[in-house]
Amino acid sequence: MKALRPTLLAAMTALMMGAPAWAADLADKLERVKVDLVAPPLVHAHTQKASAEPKVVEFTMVIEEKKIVIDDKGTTLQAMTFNGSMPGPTMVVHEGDYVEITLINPATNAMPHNVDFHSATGALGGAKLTDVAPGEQATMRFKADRSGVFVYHCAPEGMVPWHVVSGMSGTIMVLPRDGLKDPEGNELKYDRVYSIGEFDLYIPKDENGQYKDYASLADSYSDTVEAMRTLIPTHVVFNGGVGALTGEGAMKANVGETVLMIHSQANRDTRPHLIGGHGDWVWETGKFDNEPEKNLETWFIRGGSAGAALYTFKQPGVYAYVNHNLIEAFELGAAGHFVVEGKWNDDLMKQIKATSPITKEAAAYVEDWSKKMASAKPALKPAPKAVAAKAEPVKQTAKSAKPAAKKVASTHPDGEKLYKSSCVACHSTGVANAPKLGDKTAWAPLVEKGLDSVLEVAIKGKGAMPPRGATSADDATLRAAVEYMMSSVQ
Ligand code: HEC
Ligand SMILES: [Cu+2]
Repeated sequence: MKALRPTLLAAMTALMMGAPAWAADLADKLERVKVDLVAPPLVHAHTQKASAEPKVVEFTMVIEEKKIVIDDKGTTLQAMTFNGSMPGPTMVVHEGDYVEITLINPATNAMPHNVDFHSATGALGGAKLTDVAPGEQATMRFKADRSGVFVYHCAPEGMVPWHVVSGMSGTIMVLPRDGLKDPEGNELKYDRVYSIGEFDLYIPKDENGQYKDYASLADSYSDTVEAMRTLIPTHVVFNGGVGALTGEGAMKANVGETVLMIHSQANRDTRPHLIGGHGDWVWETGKFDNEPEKNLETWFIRGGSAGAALYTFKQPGVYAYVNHNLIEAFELGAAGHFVVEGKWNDDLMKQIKATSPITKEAAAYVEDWSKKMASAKPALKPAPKAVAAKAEPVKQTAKSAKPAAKKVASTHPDGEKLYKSSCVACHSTGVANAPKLGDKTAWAPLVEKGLDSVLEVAIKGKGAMPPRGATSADDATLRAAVEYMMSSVQ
C-alpha cells in the first residue's frame, strides 16, 4: 500500500494537470544527466555498468545542412546531418534509462527534419513528436526499454530515403545495466569504442559523366532522387567520405586492448570485416539480449540496423576495416583503418623468408607442377586463345615448335640461359596463358608488336607475368631472353 501512494498521487496530479499520466511522472522523479555528444568515430565517455537507479539522460542535437566533399577528387554532396557529422553522434545509455532528446533545426536550414529512434516505442520512433521546420525545436522523451545498438535516422514525410542517404543517421547504444556478457554470463568489457556509420551515396552525373555540384540542397533534390532510384551507389563511405577513417582519421588501439566496433547502415545491407583480425564476440543484429557469436570473420549488418563487434587486438600494425563487398570497399570507398601499436607476436605470425626472386628449386617445382596439371583433366575451361590454337592444323604447330627451339639454342647464349633458369617455369608449358615457347599462334601477335614493346611488357610485367619474370636480370639479358623466345617461332 505504501508503495502505491506516490504513484497514485502522481496520477492524480497528472489528471488535474491534464498531462499524460504514468511514465512521465515516474521519469520526472529520476536523476537527470546532461551528456555532451562527440563526433564519431568517437563516443562520449560513459560507464559500461549502470551505477544506480535509471536516469533521464538529456541529449541535444543541432541539425546542420551543409555541402561537403566526399572524395579526393572534390566530389560534393549536399549533406544533411545530425550535429554536423556523418553518422550523427552515438548516444550511450543503460536499459531502463530515459532518453530526452532535444532536436534543434536552425532557421538557416532549408528542410524540415525529425528523428526516428529504432530503440524507441511509438509515434514512428518519435519522428512524429520531433518534426521541426527550420527555426523550430522539439524535445521528446522515450524509455530505453531494451538493450542493444540501434540506428536513429531522420524520417520527414515524403522524403525519408533522401534524408537518410544524405547523412541523417546515427546510433544509440543501450547497454544492459550490468554491462555486456558472453553466453556463459562472464563480463565482457571494452577499452575503446568506435562508431562507424556506413553510407551509400548517390551523386548525380552530368552528360559527360562528371559528378554534378549543386548550389543548394533543394537544387540537388530531383537529380539525386533519380540517381537513388537506380539503387547503384556512386560512393559507399564510412563516416562521411572516402578515406575519412584513414590517416588522421584512423581509429587507434594498442595491442591487448579490447575495442567495441559499432557499425551502422541505415539504408542498405553491409558486411564489415577487419582484415587480419576477427570479431571475438559479435552481436550481429546488435541486440545484447541475444547471445553474441564467437570468432567471426565477417559479420552481416542488415540495412536499417546496427551491429557491435568486440575484438582484442593481438598484433600491431595498420588494419583495414572494410565492407567485404570488396568492390564497395576499394572502388567505392567503404574502408577505414585501425592503427594498432604494441609488440609483434612471432608465435601468431612470422615471416620465415622474405620475398625474393623464384629460386631454381622453386622453378623446377613449378615446372613439375605444370606438367602434372597439363596431364590432369583441366579444372578450368581453357580460354579462347587455346581454342584458336586448336583450330590451326595441329601437326604444323607441333612440327615448327620443336625444330625452332633447337635452331635457336645457341644463338642467344645469355638469353637462353636466363630463359632456362627462370622463364621456363611458365613459358615452357604456357601456364596462365604465358606464350609458350615455340607456339606460333601465341607468339605471332607479339612478333608483330616487335621486340621493343614486348620487352617493355616483360620488364613491367602483365597479369600473371611478374616484372622481369621475377628475376633481377638486367635489361640486356632480358632482351636476349625475349629474343631467344621470339626466335623460337621463326
Ligand atoms: C610466373 C610465370 C612467368 C614467369 C616466371 C615468366 N613469365 Fe613471361 N609471361 C607470363 C604470362 C602469364 C604472360 C602472359 C601475360 C598476359 O598476356 O597477360 C607472360 C608474357 C610474357 C611476354 C609477352 C609480353 C607481351 O608483350 O604480352 C614476354 C616477352 C615474356 N613473358 C617474357 C618472359 C621472360 C623473358 C621471362 C623470364 C625472365 C618470363 N617471361 C618469366 C608468365 C611468366
Ligand atoms: Cu532530415
